[in-house]
Amino acid sequence: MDAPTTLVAADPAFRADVLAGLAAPIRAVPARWLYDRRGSELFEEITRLPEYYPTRTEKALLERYSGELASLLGTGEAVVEFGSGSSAKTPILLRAVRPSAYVPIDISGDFLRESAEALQAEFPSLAVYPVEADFMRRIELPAAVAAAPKLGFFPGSTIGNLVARTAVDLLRAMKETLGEGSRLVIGMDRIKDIEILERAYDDAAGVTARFNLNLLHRINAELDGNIDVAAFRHRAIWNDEMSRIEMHLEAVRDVEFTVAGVGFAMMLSETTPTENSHKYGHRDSRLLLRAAGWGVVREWTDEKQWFSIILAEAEPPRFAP
Ligand code: AVI
Repeated sequence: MDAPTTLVAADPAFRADVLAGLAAPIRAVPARWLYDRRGSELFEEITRLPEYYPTRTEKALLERYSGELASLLGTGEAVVEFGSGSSAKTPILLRAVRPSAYVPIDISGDFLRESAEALQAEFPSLAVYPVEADFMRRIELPAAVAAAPKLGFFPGSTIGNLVARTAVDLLRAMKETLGEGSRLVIGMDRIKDIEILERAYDDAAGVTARFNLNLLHRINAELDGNIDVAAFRHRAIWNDEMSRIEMHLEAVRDVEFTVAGVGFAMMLSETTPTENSHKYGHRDSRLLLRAAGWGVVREWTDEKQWFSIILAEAEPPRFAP
């Protein structure tokens, strides 16, 4: 289904990113702009696709191992989730860990309030303290959880959507937010057969294609664009050198269009990257975490080793040879 073409007030940052990204010598539009309301709905649909293994594999791992995970922790933990906690995974963790408090952090206030209310209804005696903030930077947690040991939660392999440098910055910011002695439960997607990866990001029903092409509808609706969406197709390409699946929008003919009054031209086959999804080997994930000051306590993976849940702990600064 096509996105509706109602005019929505443009976010100045969206405008700036699209104009700069399309004008750059190597074009790219930051992935965060894929997730408007329609994009988020389509992503929800993606998580239920037969080809998209990460969500169900991670959920099954949590169901199977959250008891074991809880046995490695102390008591009275405050669970701090990086993201709004709208997924089915949060209740599984909360039921196993029985935390003293739950702190979901998200930049989108509406989304955060909705999911915090739903969780509060499911766990009426749990103290819930939603924090509206950008978790890419250190955040001051609510005073009510200051004394509690902290357990960060970052499921979904969302870390994979960041290039290594930014992923390390984020993991470091998480460590600063959670403080000394804290732990982190993080979901990371593994390297696997290219066909499985490419199918997961280019499904037979075309949902991921609609998700990617929705960006063009969004540009037309919010930035007064006149892009012929039919002139583009979705591509999911494994980049072995970078160990990632890349989503691109590829021109299927020479095409010209304007966005916010600025003209652009693309040639047949020219592609614009819209999202990276990095995949990690067993050692890669450890190295990434260690680069940000997290040591791995335990890793759980499925029989096919397609996905990992890692429990890490904040390492004190140490001298190294
Ligand atoms: C949100 N993120 C973890 C998804 C992923 O697998 O990288 C986004 C996605 N894009 C297309 N399909 C899924």
